Amino acid sequence: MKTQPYKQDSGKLTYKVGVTLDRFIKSKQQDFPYATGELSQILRDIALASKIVSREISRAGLSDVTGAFGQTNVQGEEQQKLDVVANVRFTRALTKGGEVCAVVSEEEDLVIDLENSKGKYVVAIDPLDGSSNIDVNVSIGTIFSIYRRKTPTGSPIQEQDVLQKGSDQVAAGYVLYGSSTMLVYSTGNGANGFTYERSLGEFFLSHPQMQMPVDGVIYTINEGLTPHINPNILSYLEGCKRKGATARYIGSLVADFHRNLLKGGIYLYPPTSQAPNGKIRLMYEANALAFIAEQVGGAATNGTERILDIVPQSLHQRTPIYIGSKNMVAGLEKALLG
Ligand code: FDP
Repeated sequence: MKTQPYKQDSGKLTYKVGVTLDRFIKSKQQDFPYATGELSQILRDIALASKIVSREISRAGLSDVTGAFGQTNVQGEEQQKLDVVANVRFTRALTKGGEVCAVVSEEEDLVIDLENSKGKYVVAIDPLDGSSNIDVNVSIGTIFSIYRRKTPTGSPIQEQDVLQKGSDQVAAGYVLYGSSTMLVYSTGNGANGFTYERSLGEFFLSHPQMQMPVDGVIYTINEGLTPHINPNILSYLEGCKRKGATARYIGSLVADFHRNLLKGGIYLYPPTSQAPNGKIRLMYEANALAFIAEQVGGAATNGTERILDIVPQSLHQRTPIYIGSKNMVAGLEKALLG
């Protein structure tokens, strides 16, 4: 039989659609120290849940998913309907695969024991971050951290499996539901971003090997906090302004972080007189973003300690956070010394 070699068609009519998330995860599986495919499956489960959540978000206003759910979460914050929807979607996706034994969620008081003691992984997740922006059509996100359990599989889940420091993360990432939906993740070998192609139902690699500028001109802080924060931070911000910096604050951590990653900048959520530990949660907000920040050449600190070195004492612990371009974070740390 006569055959002919496959020729890649570079014609304009058949432009390449690119590398799907699934194919990318498979191609990178061997780089990961525990290359059994389980971690890859967790990433795929998270991606699937994020597509469903993205669909729900894009219909907000048409379907009955906006507004308050009528309950408060463990932080005393009023849950939005979409907070609840996202929590169910992600937890359900993580339950199905069998790789995860426990989930820590912003929306749940206690650790969710998936009663799958064979699962090697623990996931900490903020299913929908930036709740105040849901009903007003502004970008929101999902943040996730993945840890390997410390105790042997087959035994009941223990506190040491869950309260791990950020440097123990084996993977972390976020989904940004913005002008497009994007998933960014890292397994500790750089970070890559994928954009969701809704009509094909696939994430495609759009931001390979992301890098954060070492310096930037954006500072991101809730300006309403400034009467209640350390004056050294105010001096730092004044210095930024004198150098021509500009303020950008969305009020969705994922969106604010992502913009600063691409453009260069610093996000600050400092302690205030009313909230001495700040607002951002260590286990399912700060750690994942600090992991990504370091992977793309940025930095993250609580002012005195690298975020990834903090040993959590409780599930919903808060931490001050200064995260972003390396030189800006270093400048802030210096300013804090007075
Ligand atoms: P939200 O409470 O709306 O879910 O940590 C949660 C968070 O949003 C971050 O996403 C955001 O950066 C910050 O809080 C906003 O807090 P302020 O409203 O105090 O600015």
